[in-house]
Amino acid sequence: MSLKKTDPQIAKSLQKEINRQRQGLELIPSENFVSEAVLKALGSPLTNKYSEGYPGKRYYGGNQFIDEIESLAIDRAKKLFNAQHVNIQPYSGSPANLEVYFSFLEPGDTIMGMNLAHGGHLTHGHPVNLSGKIFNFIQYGVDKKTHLIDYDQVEKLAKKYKPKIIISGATAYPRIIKFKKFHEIAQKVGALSMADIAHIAGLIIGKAHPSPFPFTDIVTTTTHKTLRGPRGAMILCKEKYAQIIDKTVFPGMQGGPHNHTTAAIAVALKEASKPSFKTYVHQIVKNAKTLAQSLKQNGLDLISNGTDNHLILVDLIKTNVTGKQAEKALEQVGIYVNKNMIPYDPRTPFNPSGIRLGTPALTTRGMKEKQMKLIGQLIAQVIYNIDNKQVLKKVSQTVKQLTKAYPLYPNLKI
Ligand code: DSN
Repeated sequence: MSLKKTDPQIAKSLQKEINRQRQGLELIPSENFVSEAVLKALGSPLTNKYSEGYPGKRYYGGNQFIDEIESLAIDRAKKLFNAQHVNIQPYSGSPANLEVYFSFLEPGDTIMGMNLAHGGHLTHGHPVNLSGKIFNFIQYGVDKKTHLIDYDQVEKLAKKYKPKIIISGATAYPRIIKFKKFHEIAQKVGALSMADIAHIAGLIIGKAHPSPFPFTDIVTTTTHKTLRGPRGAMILCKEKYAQIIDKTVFPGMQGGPHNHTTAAIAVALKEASKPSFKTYVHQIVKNAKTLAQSLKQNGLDLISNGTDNHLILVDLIKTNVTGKQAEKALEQVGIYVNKNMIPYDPRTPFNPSGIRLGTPALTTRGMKEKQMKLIGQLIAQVIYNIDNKQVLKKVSQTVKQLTKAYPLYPNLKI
């Protein structure tokens, strides 16, 4: 029975969402378009199976083939990232990070992470997040002028507070992260080094960003951003931490792994091992640099004045348009970005002074520098003509023409 017949309401909303993805310019840097092979693995009967435990040691019968799938996913991840041990079961990035903390820390212990307003993540110690409520998080940030991570500050804070873990990694930092430097600081104060590479995992595999391997002690990543897999996560670590990490994931924090997700991650990792993936991630960076240049040429300010990776943070302060207003106006013409705090933002997280853009999804669609140049112009036109219906209508038409030339899931039927 087809989805359309069984549940026409969900089928209708799903079709509308597919159309939105097809007809829009997806510039949210944490999003991407998975292959049809990944979709196939995700929407498979693997979702029916319980398999608490790990390959060869399960608490349910009938796991012969699940073991094959999970072992393949683990082997592929180890090889691609040059990691000694991989746990592929975390449900997503936030649980993965908490699982690392609960492996090594007691409530109240001190840990260091990057401030959310400076580009970090909620789970890196924001007070509204469980991480910030349970542990004593010391937060570092970026330099006020350069917008680059202030490694001197990181070292000073580490020496002063003696954290048990120092986290590197960010969700809104457009520059190279010096993982080796973080590890060296951690070693100096006897802390573990942890890197959250969720945004740049694909760039690391394709050598478009330096790797935290093999020196970083523990690495977490989601699997659905530049890695271009399903929504999920992994923890990768040195062999000596394997047992404690595995025990914290299951039975410590989670129940049965999502086997359909594990299979889809395995497929994405196979795709990421091909030479074409390397070409893809280098194109992501070329596209981001071109888009950054175009935004600047069209009168917009960028945090750190550009990008080294897949993302761009636009500082809207001089435009008198807020991040919320810009996100909404761009959405109306089919351009998807997200409002974001900028370092030292005078505004609030719900209506901040920035927008965050990235090129992974449009690069998957095949767009290159020429299209990025145009998209930079379109974004600036919208921001500087936010109340001009005629301009917005024209931009909307250009977006439709552009997306038509780069079909998405042309054979997909629901
Ligand atoms: N929510 C993700 C992002 O958009 O960057 C981070 O987990």
